[in-house]
Amino acid sequence: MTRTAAPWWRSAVIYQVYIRSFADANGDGVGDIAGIRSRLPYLAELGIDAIWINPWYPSPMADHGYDVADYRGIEPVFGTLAEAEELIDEAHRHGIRVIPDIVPNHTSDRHAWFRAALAAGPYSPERARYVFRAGRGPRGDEPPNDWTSCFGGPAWTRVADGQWYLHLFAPQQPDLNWEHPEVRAEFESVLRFWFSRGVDGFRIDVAHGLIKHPDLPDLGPAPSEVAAPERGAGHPHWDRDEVHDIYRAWRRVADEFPGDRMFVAEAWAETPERLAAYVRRDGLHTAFNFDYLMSAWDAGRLRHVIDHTRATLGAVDAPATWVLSNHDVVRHASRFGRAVQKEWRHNQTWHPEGPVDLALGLRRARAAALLTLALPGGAYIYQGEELGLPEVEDLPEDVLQDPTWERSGHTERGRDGCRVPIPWAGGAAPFGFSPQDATAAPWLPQPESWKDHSVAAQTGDDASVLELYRSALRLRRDHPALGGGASGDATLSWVDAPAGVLAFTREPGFLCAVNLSDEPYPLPPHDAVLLASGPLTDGRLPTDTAVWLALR
Ligand code: TEU
Repeated sequence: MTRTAAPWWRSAVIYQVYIRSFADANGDGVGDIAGIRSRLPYLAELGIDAIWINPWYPSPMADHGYDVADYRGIEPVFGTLAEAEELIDEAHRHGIRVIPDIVPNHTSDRHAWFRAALAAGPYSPERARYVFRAGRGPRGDEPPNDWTSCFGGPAWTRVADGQWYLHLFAPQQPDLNWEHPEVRAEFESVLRFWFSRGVDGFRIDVAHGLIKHPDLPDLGPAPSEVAAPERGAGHPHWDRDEVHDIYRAWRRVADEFPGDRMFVAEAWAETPERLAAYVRRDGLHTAFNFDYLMSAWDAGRLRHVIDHTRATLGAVDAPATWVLSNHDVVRHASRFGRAVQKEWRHNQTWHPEGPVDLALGLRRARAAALLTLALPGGAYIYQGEELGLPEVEDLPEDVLQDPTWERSGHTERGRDGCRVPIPWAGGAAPFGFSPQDATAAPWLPQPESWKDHSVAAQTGDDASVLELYRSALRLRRDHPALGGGASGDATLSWVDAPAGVLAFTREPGFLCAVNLSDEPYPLPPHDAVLLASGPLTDGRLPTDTAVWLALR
């Protein structure tokens, strides 16, 4: 599969399948495993190396699968365990690796362990697997500390007997106690369960959240700034140093299995240096590069992120990953379509400023794709970005399902706008997402304009985003300078260019240039234009356009 001896995950292009919204084979309006299987030929032709599938386990769906009731099963809405096993084998026959999502920070409140904990009562061994505490105040009716849920409101919920339990996300997602040996043993067993069924790796949800300060101290105002000499160190529940012990053990589990199994951490760290700690030699393999995802469409900022990422990960010999979008953030075709380009911060809700210019966003998204796929390391594609899908910013309030909407008291709309089902073909909803004789409409309504975004509408149209991605992925596979590079050493050299232009070469004979300035950029001498994200004018690269060149 790879040209060099370097393991596949160092340069893989991994396509994120948000299973609920990818393809619905049984017509109930929700995507499923059979739907993914039916679209494997599409994925193989697109030219990706692996798929990451969002949680497919039995779940009451308080957070669309991130509330897991049984880590060894498949949610009936999505299919069966047998179908999952067939999907893994069939994907492998197409040359596609399979990476499920694992959710170790919390279970569902319907998980057998949490039910047992509620039934057993205060201070029982069953409660010790979670984080139960007495409340504060004379009657114990105030939460044990001031931590807040990522979805809004307090991070604690009180149960009938008066104790409180911790949930950094929704109340239906109680946090596990990772100091408990049974919790550690259980997850190692779950990893083995799926590794022995052939999965090639795992995406680890909230990888930075598992360990909590034993005293559960109040956050107070701006805790990390006050308490920690090093940015990000010392937070009571994020990115604590002890979390790496867990991943050293997980690495040993992965290494028990043949082939190159891998982990990718969804870890939010304050600094690139702290992120690099997750991917040291005896730890996890890769981590999502959220600094890249959060970067504004700004040459200086992007270059800084690229350099800093490569320097910090290079120091621990880990490959970079380049991510533009996922199921938690506003689609980048809409982010980049705003006149004011702002830097994001994690857990800061993105409030769009000003009207969106979708043509501008799409032009930049196309250029961003060529930048992303030319950088050394691995890349992620979130389903639909290869179709140039924008965020659906005008979903009616009565269809919103993200827990954020309720938990914020209807002030934050949440993440549904990037989760609208994929348009495959046809002139009207469900655009081939569900079969003709479907019994239900797609779980979120698709905009009428998506007829022009469908796979069928774009296929064969050389000007389409889909054909741009197909060409880029084909070149990336064939060109010795791309991906991990011919020697696997993943080098990149910046080329002198005017302010606002990012230009770099990779050996042998490849140059990528992206113009984020207001002036056209005269292309440097080259043998041939391999690919461009938009039309070139008189040998010059227009604003918000990227090009791949073959050099002598
Ligand atoms: O997200 C974890 C996370 O760190 C948050 O940034 C999250 O994106 C944000 O709070 C959303 O408002 C992961 C999953 O990607 C997300 O879909 C889940 O909801 C969450 O964990 C809980 O499992």
